[in-house]
Amino acid sequence: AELTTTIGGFHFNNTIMNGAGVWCYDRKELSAVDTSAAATFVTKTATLAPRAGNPKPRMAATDLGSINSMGLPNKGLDYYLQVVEEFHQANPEKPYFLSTTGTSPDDFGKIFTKIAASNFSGLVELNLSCPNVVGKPQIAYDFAAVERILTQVTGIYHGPLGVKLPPYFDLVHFQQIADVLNQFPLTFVNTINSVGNGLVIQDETAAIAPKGGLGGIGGGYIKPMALANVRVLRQLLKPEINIIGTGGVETGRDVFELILCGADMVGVATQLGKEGPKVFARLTEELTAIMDAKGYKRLSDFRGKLQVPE
Ligand code: RRO
Repeated sequence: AELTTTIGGFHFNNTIMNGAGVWCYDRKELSAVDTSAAATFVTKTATLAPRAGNPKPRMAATDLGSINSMGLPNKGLDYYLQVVEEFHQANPEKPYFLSTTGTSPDDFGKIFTKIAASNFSGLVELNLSCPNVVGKPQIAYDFAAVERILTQVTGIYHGPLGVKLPPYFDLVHFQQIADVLNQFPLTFVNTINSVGNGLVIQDETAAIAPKGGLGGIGGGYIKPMALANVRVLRQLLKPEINIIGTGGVETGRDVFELILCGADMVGVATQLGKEGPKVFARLTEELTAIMDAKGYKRLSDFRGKLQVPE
């Protein structure tokens, strides 16, 4: 079976990559994903200035997934622009993703002016869904804010652009975010980020320190929400917007299901954190075995073809 895929006009030799935030903090981590079986990498979400993030402990893995309140620790936009350019020079045929976000309204103009002035030639993933910056809401739960930001950003930056979304839980909200996103020339949507503000308790103590123990939930806990968000957004977004499906991938079967819901690419975060970059070879083998058993030769043989009982 053949696992190639495209996002916008960009070609990838596999359909599995990291989800932003895991194994992508610096050159060394990105290099490990780059040399793995992954299709490509996305960087840690970059802000204009470097950030230390929230106090530790700020991430915990559990049997069923993970909780984190990292608080956007990152080395700053200039660092990631520089590093992605180095990978691009070494590997001109391989497209890379740069994740970024603002922490105040006037950041977005500055960030995209900077990217537009750089020689960045990959895809930008604008993170509108970080749940963990103290005092800041998840942007994409405010539909007017999304419209404002995308109006500004698409006026400045004309390269391939996507957005990272939080999970939605109500069909009215799916329609509202799709109506906003469909107004813009977006290349892709990545859904879902972690399920915000969950709580994990170990013995009698919260597993992480920031925000009174609250943090974004990832891993197996959130797979049904990821599947539903990919499925419904595929039905509501205009067809030229590709979808990266992220959330709850532990096995090749999970990758298969996200593609069945319409994903063009699949992101892996919590399980990558638990297993390291060798996860990509395992997931690739498991997905290939499922496709071979079913007689599927390429992803388009089953992408978006979920059946629902009558
Ligand atoms: O750094 C984080 O706390 C973080 C971010 Br920016 C995000 O988008 N999602 C997440 O679960 N954690």
